[in-house]
Amino acid sequence: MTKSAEQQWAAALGTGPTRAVRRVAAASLGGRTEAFYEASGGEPVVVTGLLDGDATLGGLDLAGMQAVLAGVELEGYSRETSERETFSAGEFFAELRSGRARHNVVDHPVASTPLRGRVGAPPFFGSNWIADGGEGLTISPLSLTLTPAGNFTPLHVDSYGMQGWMLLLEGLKCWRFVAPEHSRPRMDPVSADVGDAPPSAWNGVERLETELRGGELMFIPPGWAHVVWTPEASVGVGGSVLNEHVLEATLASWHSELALGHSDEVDVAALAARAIAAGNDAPSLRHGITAHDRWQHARS
Ligand SMILES: O=C(O)CCC(=O)C(=O)O
Ligand SMILES: [Fe+2]
Repeated sequence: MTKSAEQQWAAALGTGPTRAVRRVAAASLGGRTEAFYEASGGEPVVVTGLLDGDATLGGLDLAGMQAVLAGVELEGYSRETSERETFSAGEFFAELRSGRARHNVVDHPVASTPLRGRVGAPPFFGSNWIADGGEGLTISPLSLTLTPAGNFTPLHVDSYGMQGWMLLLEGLKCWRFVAPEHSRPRMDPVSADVGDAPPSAWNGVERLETELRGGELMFIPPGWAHVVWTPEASVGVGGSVLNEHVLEATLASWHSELALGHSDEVDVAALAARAIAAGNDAPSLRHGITAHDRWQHARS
């Protein structure tokens, strides 16, 4: 018998000490980048209250999203075959509401919907070097997440050491994280996949946990492995961020993938070098490049 999403969620990481993910109110950040990265301290963090007073985002609950996307063709993964497929939003939302959705929309680009230009990454992320997206990048700076109730996303690390975020507009998602220093040694040497290690390999390893609800943003720092269970149909926006903040962690994660022959389609170091050339003189950027040169040297 196949395991339910809840059973998979419960079993994925064996047993170990659990700590709650920190939470910070958006109002206390005042949109300041330094305040946000300080609140995170390099760990996952939840930012709360992001719909308060935001007319656009506040109207994008399940019903609002359904109305905005009427007539749009969506891309997502078949829950049966895991193949990427295209289907009409009308059909998808009808299925989502009846609990019979055949697809999981993980990374549908906002740029190809009527929400283009109307929603964006919160200002506290500061700059984003992949935001122009003009380089044929396989990662999206802004995408929609439309998840059927009962979905389970197995343990994985987001590629290229990107920072990730997801702002939930309606629904409920449960997240569990393991720090890079624990996940990296458990990465499969061939697939570079942390999900290949048996649950017992994670026994005793500290995990950070949280529930994410409407109006709350989950920040996923570079290299943190995560599992996600979605008990209620959920809608959200999210994306990948690459900037001078936590750059060393980004490069460390990217290099660990490169060392196993993966994630060579995006040149993170070149994007950092371009930021320096454009006049970004943040010390963290210089430190990142120095670390990159050292790791590059060690691999060659
Ligand atoms: O929502 C999910 O099930 C997975 C989300 C995720 O892994 C991510 O945003 O990086
Ligand atoms: Fe992820």
